Amino acid sequence: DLVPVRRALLSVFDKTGLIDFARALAAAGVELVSTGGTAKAITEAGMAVRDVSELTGFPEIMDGRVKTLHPSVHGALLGVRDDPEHALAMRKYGIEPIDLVVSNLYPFEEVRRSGADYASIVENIDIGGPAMIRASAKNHAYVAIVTDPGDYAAVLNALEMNIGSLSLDFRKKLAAKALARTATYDAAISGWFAEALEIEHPTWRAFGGRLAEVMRYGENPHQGAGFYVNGDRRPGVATARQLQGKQLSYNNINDTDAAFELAGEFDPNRSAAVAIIKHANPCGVAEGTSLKAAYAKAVACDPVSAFGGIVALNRTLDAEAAEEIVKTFTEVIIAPDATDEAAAIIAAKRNLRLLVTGGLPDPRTAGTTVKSVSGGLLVQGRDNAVVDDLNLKVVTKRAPTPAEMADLKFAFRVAKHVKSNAIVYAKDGATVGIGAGQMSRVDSSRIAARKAIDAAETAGMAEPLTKGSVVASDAFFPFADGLLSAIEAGATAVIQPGGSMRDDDVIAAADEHGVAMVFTGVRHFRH
Ligand code: 93A
Repeated sequence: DLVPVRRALLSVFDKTGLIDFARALAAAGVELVSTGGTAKAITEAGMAVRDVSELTGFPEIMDGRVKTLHPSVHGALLGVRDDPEHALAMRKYGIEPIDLVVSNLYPFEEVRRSGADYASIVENIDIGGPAMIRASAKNHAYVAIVTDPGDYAAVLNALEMNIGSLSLDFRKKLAAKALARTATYDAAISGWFAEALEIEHPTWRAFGGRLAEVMRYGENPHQGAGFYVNGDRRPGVATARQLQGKQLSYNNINDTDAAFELAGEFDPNRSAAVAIIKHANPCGVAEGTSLKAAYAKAVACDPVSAFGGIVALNRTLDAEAAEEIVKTFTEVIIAPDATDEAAAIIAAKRNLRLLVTGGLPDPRTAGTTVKSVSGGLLVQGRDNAVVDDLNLKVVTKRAPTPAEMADLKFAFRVAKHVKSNAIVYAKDGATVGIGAGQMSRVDSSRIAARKAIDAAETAGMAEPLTKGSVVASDAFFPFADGLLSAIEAGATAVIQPGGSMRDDDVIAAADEHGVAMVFTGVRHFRH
């Protein structure tokens, strides 16, 4: 089942790795045939290549819409060489067999994502590429089909191992990958069309959305992944326009969503707000009179973690904020909009993605969230509780001062977006210590306090910023110990849902230390 590779047809949009691959094929004695742009690149690298129009006896016509769609190409790909009639047809019409096809497609998904106009999106529907890929995959008994530049090395390796041939097993694996690619490509195209016409698409029901794009991988490189969007027009990562930067990864999308949902908690008419996210948790959040000021305060909370973070803003990105943000290595910026000047500053960082959404998500919007568990899905209403709407109750002898109260609300607003157990210290409209995702609330509290000490050391300050701060807890303190550790760290006021069997002990401990405490009656678990 080894088939020698004597002739290869190369037709790639993404020319990554093309030249090295072509050179190695040529060195192995493979004749190269190619389409316009690909042939040009190969010729320019100093190699001999036959233009596909030489095979077809036809020039590329209609702006390249018809270049490989010809019996000389498809007969070469589909002919069953052991079938006497097929072999006869090949001889009769002078069809020269092609043993290897290297093709990747017009970038429909990227063009679509870039917010291009209708005609450009349509023009990027590749017809000839998928036809060749599907034909070669169907005829994998004779033809090998390579669709991923990441596989070039493996192909060369296999050719070397088998002295110029490829095995049936290898061709089958390549065919499976190629067919998966055309399937996702077509799903992206049909999904776009369904959305443009506002009609339902079969994939919507299966996954609660339309397949918008296939990611290179999931949470980890050995996991496949796709992004399904459900047509919800809420400003956010799914509806954002990407102005620049490479494709978002699975983790980027997840983190960008967390970041922007948090930014959406802050009314842009009241303050500029910045949230910096790492691993779906905020590592710094702040309000200020300007985005620049808020960003500086947010970074100061945990400068180490802010490196490589995702930054969400509640106002239009302006030049002075952009200049400040690009000083720290950042993966993604998401904002309702960006000024031209700010976009130009971001453009200097080619890999930094800039997303604009046209607005902010409303934290009060009802809706559902979905989580998969083995054997099913868990569906629940969004956590759309907002601290401003809650009936806050002062439970201690001392009531919070107005400044403490403002920070308490701020901290609780942030705690909603921190994985449980969540403890958030805040001061002057900025987080100063965040403890996330611990199995015990006391540990979250300790981590948050520790982070504040580290941040103070980095900034060369004598005292951690938790001194004289306030603290928020996403759920009640079951015992007084969690509260006491927060007081020890320097918190003077506390906000928490309340509702523990031992609330009285916790209140007594607060009173004993002159600490003000507020109950919200609403819990913000987030797992
Ligand atoms: O416009 S097409 O749908 N018509 C074709 O006949 C055709 N043949 C190959 N697109 C076609 N291709 C695509 O052109 C390939 O899938 C590849 O993405 C691209 C390579 O073009 P070039 O070699 O000119 O850069």
